[in-house]
Amino acid sequence: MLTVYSSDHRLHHGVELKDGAISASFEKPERAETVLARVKTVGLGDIIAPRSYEHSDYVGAHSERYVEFLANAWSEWTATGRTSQALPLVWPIRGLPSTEVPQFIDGKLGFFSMDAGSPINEGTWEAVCSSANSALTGVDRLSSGMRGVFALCRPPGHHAGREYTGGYCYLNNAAIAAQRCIQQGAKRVAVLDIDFHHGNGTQDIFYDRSDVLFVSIHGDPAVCYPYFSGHADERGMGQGEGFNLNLPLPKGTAMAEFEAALFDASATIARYKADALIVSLGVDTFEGDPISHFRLRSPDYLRIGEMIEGLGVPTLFVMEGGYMVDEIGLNAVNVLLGFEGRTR
Ligand code: SP5
Ligand code: ZN
Repeated sequence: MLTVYSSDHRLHHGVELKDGAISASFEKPERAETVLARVKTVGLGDIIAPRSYEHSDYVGAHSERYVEFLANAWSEWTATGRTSQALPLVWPIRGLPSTEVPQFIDGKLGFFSMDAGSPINEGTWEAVCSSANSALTGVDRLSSGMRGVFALCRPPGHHAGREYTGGYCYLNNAAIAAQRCIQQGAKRVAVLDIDFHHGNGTQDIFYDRSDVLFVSIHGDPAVCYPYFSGHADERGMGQGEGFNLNLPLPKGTAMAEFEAALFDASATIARYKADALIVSLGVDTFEGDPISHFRLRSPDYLRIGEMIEGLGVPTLFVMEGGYMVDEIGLNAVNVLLGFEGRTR
């Protein structure tokens, strides 16, 4: 399997608010390096750099004003004399009267975010573009006839909505990839999200559309981040009604229950008859993950890859979460090995 990877991801390294204090983010550069090392160790296949794309290639999944905000945020932040990472502090919660985009950067940061989980530093935009470009390059290779491609994206993307950052995410790499498939003539694209957290951003972007089916297996939002989306009764709206499937599972879920949910997800995707499949590949479902609550074990990821292969659809894997750095390479690449039938 071909891997698309850019070392530019290293330009982004964040902080996070954890237990009421600021600390280094769980979403750190070593994550992608560990996955890349594992890709090499198992000899998964060629590794290529992404090509470059235009900002307009991100529009469709996102709004133009949001892409512009991201591109300019660091310079607007530092123009105010600050050198620390840019973080939002105030949000347009329901009930406030204004829907105007503020002019000052501190207001914009709140307007275009769902939480304080996506800090912006000097190299963030470059890293974010390289991540999205890896997904786009993956789609272009898929269109040229490949059966499976791995976009080793960092930072991740699935919490980023049409107009907001959140949960370590800025541009929604999986959604940008799905949108490109449609632009290249696909009639139906399925996005399967197996990260521990609900892919609220991807759901948001495609909620009113029937040309992209979104299916997500994740920790129950009643007790798990992102808390405000991911319930089973969110089924899409308008044209998109019936084209959004959430399969929330309780904390402590192990492979037997996860596999049953993946079986249901697969049945829905098979019925949809997708021309292409995008997999939001998070491995924070692992039993040792420091911020998540499922109990999958390393060999389980081989089985997940096998099941995804069984759908028989050209598939782009897009890296999302997974925070146990020592095991993220083993687990993520196990999915890919399972897909390739290398399961022993
Ligand atoms: C892409 C992705 O996986 N994003 C995840 C973002 C999760 N952000 C908030 C997690 C808060 C969990 N608190 C953990 C406390 C550990 N003691
Ligand atoms: Zn996650």
